[in-house]
Amino acid sequence: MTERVEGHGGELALAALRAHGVREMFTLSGGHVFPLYDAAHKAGFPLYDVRHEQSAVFAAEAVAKLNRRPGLAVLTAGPGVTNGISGLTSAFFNASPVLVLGGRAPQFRWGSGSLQEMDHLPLVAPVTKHAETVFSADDIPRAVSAALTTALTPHRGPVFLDLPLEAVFSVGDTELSEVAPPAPVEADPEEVARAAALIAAAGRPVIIAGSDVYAGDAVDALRAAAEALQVPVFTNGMGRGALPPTHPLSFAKARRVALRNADVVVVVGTPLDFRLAFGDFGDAKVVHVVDAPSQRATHVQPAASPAGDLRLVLTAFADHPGDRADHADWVAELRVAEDAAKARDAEEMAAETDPIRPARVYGELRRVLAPDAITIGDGGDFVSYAGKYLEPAQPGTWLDPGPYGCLGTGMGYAMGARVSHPDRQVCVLMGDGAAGFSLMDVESLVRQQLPVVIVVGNNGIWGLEKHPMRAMYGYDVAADLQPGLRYDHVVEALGGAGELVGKAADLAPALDRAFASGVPYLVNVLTDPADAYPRSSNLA
Ligand SMILES: Cc1ncc(C[n+]2csc(CCOP(=O)(O)OP(=O)(O)O)c2C)c(N)n1
Ligand SMILES: [Mg+2]
Repeated sequence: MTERVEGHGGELALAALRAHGVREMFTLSGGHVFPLYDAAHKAGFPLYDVRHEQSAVFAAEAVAKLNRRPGLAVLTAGPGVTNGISGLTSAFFNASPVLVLGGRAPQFRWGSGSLQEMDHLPLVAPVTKHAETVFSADDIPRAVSAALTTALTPHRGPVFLDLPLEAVFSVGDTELSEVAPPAPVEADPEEVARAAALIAAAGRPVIIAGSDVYAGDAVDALRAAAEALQVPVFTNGMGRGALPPTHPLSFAKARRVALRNADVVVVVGTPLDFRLAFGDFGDAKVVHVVDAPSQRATHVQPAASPAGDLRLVLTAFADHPGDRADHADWVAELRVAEDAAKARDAEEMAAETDPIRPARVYGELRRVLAPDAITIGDGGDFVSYAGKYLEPAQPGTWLDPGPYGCLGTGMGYAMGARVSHPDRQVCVLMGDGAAGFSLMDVESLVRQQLPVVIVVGNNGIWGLEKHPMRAMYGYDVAADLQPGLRYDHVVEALGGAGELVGKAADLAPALDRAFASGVPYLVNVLTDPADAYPRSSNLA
């Protein structure tokens, strides 16, 4: 079935965007993209604007990550697009289906020196799955539709189109084809069977499930596979919360013990990168389950690496017909380690120190956060602690920057989360250094009535860099910030509210006020600059 669409380039683009389930636009104004605004305005299509283009792309990425549907950022030509490149790159590393529509100087006088005349494609090509200039209005729906299909096809990722001025401003008409979601690609059944047999026969298997498990809607299948084969599950990225923390096979703290003693490590839907010791787990055999052949590791040789739709692979694991080794002792051994670590954490989270240690902040947050609260980490050590102490209770609630590790996602991710979930708590955990990248976008949140709570771990330093530099050189440079800076006053000046917290006992009432306030609210917690997150490798 096809539908006839007509209008200017912006209207043609919007028709194709809507057909693919795009529900909102994030942008920062620029004349090159006015027709897209005109289309949105006339159609009552939600449009949110920001104070820096990177926030627009991060907001689109948050929508994509949380909802498993495409996120859209519209960026004006030249500097609008270049300011969005860190966001695009993050989306590329995170396999997030984001479409960036860029404005572009007119084609008919290309080379004459128009304002912002610059070819974006060579810049964005390495960090997108597809990048294309669409030279005529008539061609826009086809290009938008094809780009979104590419973005949503595993392995997912961002795509970029730019629209020369005369293409987006002129009127066209064309056929819009009906949209079908990409068909699931089945992994090689023999490879799947080999992987399942390895897991079933293992004495001490472990599963580590990452973002693509959530993105591929394979959370239920993961649980079925873990239960059928009785394998302990650890998670990272958007995989966090895939099994509720109360599930007997759900683990978080015993990871080191698990990976040291495992004989088969099954990594699903996340790369064998620095977060997972580059896939080197000593003598353990590695099963790497990926959603597309392009994601197979090239730096290690897994014992099996099925590549295809994760839901189908995990369901096949659950249905494995052969014998299964008993893992009860192994699961019990890990439970002992997990419980011991939890008891240590509980002590740290209750500690009454002066200055406040980050663990206590998370102890208090655990009390006020609802199970479906969206938590967003943007910072260094303060966010490492968040990863350690916060346990997402359900999937699709935890947003970290992912393996690109880009500071500055905070307010963009918060906007995307708030727009996606108007009724949930949205809480940004932010380093004071990270705050510098996006705090001005509190103004965008205030103006567009998008309340969020921001908890700043204010240690007055770029902690994750200062401590390692001191350890390495015995001194540090470029690692200090103003101690005690009133980030809460910044938010007040922008129309929100906030307060300073210096004593552990004042944390709880401050957080209660923040979540009750209904406006962007910053709780500025003075934390101990001497506190350093313990790491095996101190470089990040
Ligand atoms: C855009 C960007 N610039 C620089 C870095 C390097 N970096 C990683 S963590 C960090 C320090 C973060 O400091 P802060 O947000 O105050 O958190 P803290 O470690 O003090 O808790 C820096 C500078 C980065 N990851 N991203
Ligand atoms: Mg800091």
